[in-house]
Amino acid sequence: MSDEEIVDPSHPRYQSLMIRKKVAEAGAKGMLADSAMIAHGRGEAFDYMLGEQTTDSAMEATREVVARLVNADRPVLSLNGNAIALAGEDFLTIASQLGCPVEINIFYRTPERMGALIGHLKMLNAKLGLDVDIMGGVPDARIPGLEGPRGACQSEGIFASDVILVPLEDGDRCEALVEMGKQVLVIDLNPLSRSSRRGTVTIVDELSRVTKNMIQLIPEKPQPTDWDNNKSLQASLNHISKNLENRFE
Ligand code: PTJ
Repeated sequence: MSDEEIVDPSHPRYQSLMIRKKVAEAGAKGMLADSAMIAHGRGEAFDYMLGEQTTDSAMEATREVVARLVNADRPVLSLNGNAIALAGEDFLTIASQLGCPVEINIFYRTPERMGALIGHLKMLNAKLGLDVDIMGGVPDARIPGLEGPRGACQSEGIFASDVILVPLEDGDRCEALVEMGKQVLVIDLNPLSRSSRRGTVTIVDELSRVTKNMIQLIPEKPQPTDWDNNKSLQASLNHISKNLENRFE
């Protein structure tokens, strides 16, 4: 019996359950870190408080992220396990629109996971009829300041990029990329995370909603503004507190 048959589409949490299913299936294929579902659950909790919608400030941040990617000299999309599980097809579409590579850059790096993730993206590339450059399999450079496998990257990809999109990035690596002088564009439902606070532009929104919005915005070729990231993060927090006000009156 399929999950669609077990969970009726009219169930109020249907979307959320189907997204969890994607994470669970990717986990079963060996693509994800053991803690992937926990990370996803933390995101869900924030999404619940945001009202499971793209707020006005998130849409403004998405437009700013698109503007910076469209105007970049060497843009790169850095993808981890969760990002590929939830929106692999959309990220390949975005990379193709921008004419840039994607680079798999995972926190818990093992050869088995890298193989599963590269294989999955190659399959999606073929399915979509795209020829996006998939980097990360043969790291030949290091992000300064990061020890171990999580600092591994590719010289022609992340290392040389000027603008980098990092969905669900860990705080250390976000800081290290900022220290390298890059514009670091973060997607994270938690406006209080270190990545959210250290990023150049942060989109506080659910990853798969963001990618859909990006695909729509790229053809408009928006221009970068004088972005105030703290103001945008504060707007997200204000939205959460307003959304939670007077719930039980
Ligand atoms: O694939 P790997 O090895 O790189 O590992 C990936 C995870 C996500 C397991 C790893 O990076 C990790 O442990 O992440 P954290 O530190 O738990 O951070 C995940 C952040 O992403 C949290 O702040 C969540 O709120 C946020 N998040 C989770 N799911 C989503 C999300 N943000 C946007 N959209 C989501 N679907």
